[in-house]
Amino acid sequence: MYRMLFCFPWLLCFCHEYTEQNVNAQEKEDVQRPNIVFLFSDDHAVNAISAYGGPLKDVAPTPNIDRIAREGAVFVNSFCANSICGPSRATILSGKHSHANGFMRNGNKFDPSQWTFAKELQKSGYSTAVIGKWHLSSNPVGFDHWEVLPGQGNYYNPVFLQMDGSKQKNEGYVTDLTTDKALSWLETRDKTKPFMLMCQHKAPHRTFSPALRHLGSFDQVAIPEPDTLFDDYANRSKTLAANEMEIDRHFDWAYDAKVRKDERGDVKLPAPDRYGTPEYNRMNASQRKAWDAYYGPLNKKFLSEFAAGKLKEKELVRWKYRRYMRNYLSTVKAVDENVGRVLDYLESNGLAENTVVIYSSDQGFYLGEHGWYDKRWMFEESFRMPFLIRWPGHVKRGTRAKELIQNIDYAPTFLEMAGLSPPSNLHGKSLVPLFGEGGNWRKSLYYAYYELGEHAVPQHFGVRTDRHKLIYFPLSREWNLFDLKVDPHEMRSLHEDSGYQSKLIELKSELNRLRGKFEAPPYPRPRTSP
Ligand code: SGN
Ligand code: CA
Repeated sequence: MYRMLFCFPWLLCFCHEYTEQNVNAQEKEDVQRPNIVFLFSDDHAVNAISAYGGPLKDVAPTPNIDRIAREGAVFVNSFCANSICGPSRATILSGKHSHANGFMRNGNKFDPSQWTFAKELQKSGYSTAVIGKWHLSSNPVGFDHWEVLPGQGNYYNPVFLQMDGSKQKNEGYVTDLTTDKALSWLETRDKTKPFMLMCQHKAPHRTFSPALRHLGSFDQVAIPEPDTLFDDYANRSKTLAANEMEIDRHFDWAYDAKVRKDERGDVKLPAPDRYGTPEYNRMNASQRKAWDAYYGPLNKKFLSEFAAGKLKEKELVRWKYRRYMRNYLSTVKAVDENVGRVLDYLESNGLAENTVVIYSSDQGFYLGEHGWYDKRWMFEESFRMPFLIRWPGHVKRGTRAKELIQNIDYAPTFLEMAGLSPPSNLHGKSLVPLFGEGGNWRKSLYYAYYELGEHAVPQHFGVRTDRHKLIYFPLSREWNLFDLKVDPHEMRSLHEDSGYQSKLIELKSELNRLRGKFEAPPYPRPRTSP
């Protein structure tokens, strides 16, 4: 009880007998229950957050996100249950794996009648809002206020769907506008209640389009190349080589690399060139002018070097990698600045002390590792999900928590912070005990990816412990086993290695145990006989 009181001093009002002085207990309680600000982005890899200390720590433009880590905690072993957008969001809201909340792949429709933590907080007296990317098809439920991007949303001059069904077109850059709307809701909210705000950015999702003020921010920066940029996909599932997310073979020239067709003259670039320039097409004249002033001369130089045969094979991949990373990191820069705007707002309005601030993103992303962009695979870079939290007086400053956590845990965590008990059928566990002295925690995580085709990543299922990872690819009936201690880049499956047979048996049984515990559906049937 003492620990509960330390964590939740407002519980004291439940311990007193009801007296005259407690007439305003409910009011007092509402003032003291913590506010929750959930800052969320789309496809922000932990490697592009300096506080995670990865290979890009010296170039990642994240001073404000790092500040959350410095003044609170960074969870260094935080993972997604199904590394793709809609499913990750559905898991966060429901506290359950995809098969149980019904949102298994992008394009599904979230069933709004199911239990969510937002509904529960709203019912218990919180003011609730979600602003920005939503991507769950059905309208948000459980929020007093929402303004969301349709589908994937756009970077420049985006439309926001309104609660009355209308569409509001806005001039400007999506990350700034999402924050403007979030801050304006904070200003106008019902100030007698605690609040829960989900401020959800589109960035840095494809097509990695920076705010115009940030074009060129990384041109003078040496961005280290990942060791696995030229992965040959040997010694693992044969499905890897069939992927369609390589910087080399699939990064689109106009769409991703931002070399428009009308800039190319007679120069012929190799495939692919399937998409146009939808974001450029949305810009007004002055925005295009700024864009062209930056990319125009660089593209001209690139095209002339390419035409002169100076950029071939690996050098061409390296050029695309640099273009990709400069755009991606510039896009992150605006996310971070806008995180800073929210932190400043909380501070200057006396809200910082009693507001939990979390920064997370719907899943990880490949920044050239294995030669890739995009996500989906259970390999570390996309399986990992950022989770940083500041809660003054509750989360010790500068904590680097090592427990295996997952997005199934967010809903029960929010509930416990608000003094509510989670329903017993959730799959996740509250992280609140980890803010203090820790204790018994799970030893393994379950992963399930169900999409059917985009970027040619096959369905796969797996388990991860603190050191090992087992992945099953049911369509090709293949197992992959990695020892992350000896092979952190996951370049060689050990499932046939004689030294790992007992580990293989142990992990298969752990995977089955988790699938049983979560009542997972049967694996999809193989496409061909073995
Ligand atoms: C879009 C992207 C894909 C991306 C998916 C899923 N193509 O379809 O590259 O993998 O979203 O991303 S795009 O041409 O529309 O940019 S997710 O974050 O929504 O899951
Ligand atoms: Ca995403």
